[in-house]
Amino acid sequence: MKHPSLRLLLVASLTLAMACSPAVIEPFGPTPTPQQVAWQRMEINMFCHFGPNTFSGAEWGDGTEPEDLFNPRALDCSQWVDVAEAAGMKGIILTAKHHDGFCLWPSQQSTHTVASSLWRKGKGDVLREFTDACRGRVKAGVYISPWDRNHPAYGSEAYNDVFVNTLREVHSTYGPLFEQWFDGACGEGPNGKKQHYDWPRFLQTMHTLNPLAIIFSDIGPGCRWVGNEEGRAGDTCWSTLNTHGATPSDNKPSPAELQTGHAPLSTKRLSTQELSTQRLSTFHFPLSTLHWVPAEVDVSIRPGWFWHPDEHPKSVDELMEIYFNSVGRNGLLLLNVPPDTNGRICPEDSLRLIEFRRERDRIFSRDLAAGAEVHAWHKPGHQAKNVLDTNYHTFWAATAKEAELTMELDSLTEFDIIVIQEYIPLGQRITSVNLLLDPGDGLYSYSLSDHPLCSTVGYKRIIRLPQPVRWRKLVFQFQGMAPPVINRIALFNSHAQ
Ligand code: FUL
Repeated sequence: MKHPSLRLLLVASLTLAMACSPAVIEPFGPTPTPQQVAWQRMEINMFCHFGPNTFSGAEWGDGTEPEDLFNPRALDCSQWVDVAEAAGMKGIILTAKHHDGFCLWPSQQSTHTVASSLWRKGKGDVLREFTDACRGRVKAGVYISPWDRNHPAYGSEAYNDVFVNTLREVHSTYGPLFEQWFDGACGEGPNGKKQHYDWPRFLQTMHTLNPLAIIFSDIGPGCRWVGNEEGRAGDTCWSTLNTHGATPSDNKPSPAELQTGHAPLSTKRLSTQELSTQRLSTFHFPLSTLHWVPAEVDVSIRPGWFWHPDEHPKSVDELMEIYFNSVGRNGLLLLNVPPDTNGRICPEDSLRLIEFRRERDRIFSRDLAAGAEVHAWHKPGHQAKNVLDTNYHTFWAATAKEAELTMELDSLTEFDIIVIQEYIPLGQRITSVNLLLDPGDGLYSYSLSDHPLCSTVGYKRIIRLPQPVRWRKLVFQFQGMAPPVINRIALFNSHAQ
């Protein structure tokens, strides 16, 4: 380049481009795979417990049930999908085999299957109809119980081969399947023996067959059990877990640990006040020992997992409480809605799910923070205003572990719900959130409460305030293990019509 002014122009524009190009934000600690991010963004999925228990009234069949017991009169898997879609659910997981060992597909690995029943003269295949109905509408997943109270090989090494072949059969015939559910239960089989599950082999088989599937077990690796069946993640809920030396059956973290997950070991000493609020997890581990294993919150809409004629679905208020305590605490809600003896989701449950959806829409359809002015120190290219848009991949990247974001609303606004989302592809960082109310006259701001509003945030945190607040200028105070990276802050009024 001969002309000096041209060279100057080039240097100037390169410098400008570098100054404007967004800073690369280093991830903190373990991070999710793209599949785990996509999974968490599904937020609510449906669980369908269906099989001989639907007809016998049992919750755990003992494997001696005659195959003909399974006889859905009007099986309609498309109706399950209609209901799931109308309820705002993005995936369905079917109990293809529960502990009684009965296979809802004509498996070659067992004689206790639909093929041995009179249902559709032994030609029926629920798994085929289910996966066909889901295709292009919602994602399909399967629960295949390792515990099998029917299979003659159960309790011997040969059963591990049977189970591996079962996985192979299902995942190569009925895919793509987005999630494989491994139930933690391990009881006795028909000969009174318990099985020693070959977990390394089961997981390796899954890895080869369907490497993109999310694998659920008590300890993951794709997602973990939340430690209870009541629909509640911990108030502190880390997506990170130390699984060293554990298998899905042995040496597992306790239910309390599964609820909160394991926090990265803090370099900071906790103050007495922080400890006394008991908002911080007591389970801390060095960062290098942790894995990304987010919590899946499985709970049934009814008292039982299977459909029983004398049981009824939970109320909308109960379902909302579950929603706040699962999705609102960094978990994915897997809500069980069991098909009935017709092979359909009954009207009572469908209606309740629609009401549940309506209630969520009523509360969350109007973000009162949209259009606000926000200010904060930020890393180049990751401004504070990014917390207001609904683009998942734009975020505010704070410059320090303790960071403040000021939000000025258009006018005095009443709200009682705050939604905060960390940008989890870069890890989970936040350990405390506080809200200050700024009078806007240069005088001191008041803290809304004398303890943090929450400890962890993660994918999504929904904070419910004890009473509505009517204010204009807000200051959010964050503390993190690393500078917070937040992709959304929204405000809602649960009393709005
Ligand atoms: C448990 C099972 O024993 C229940 O029957 C149900 O399937 C639940 C989701 O998991 O471990």
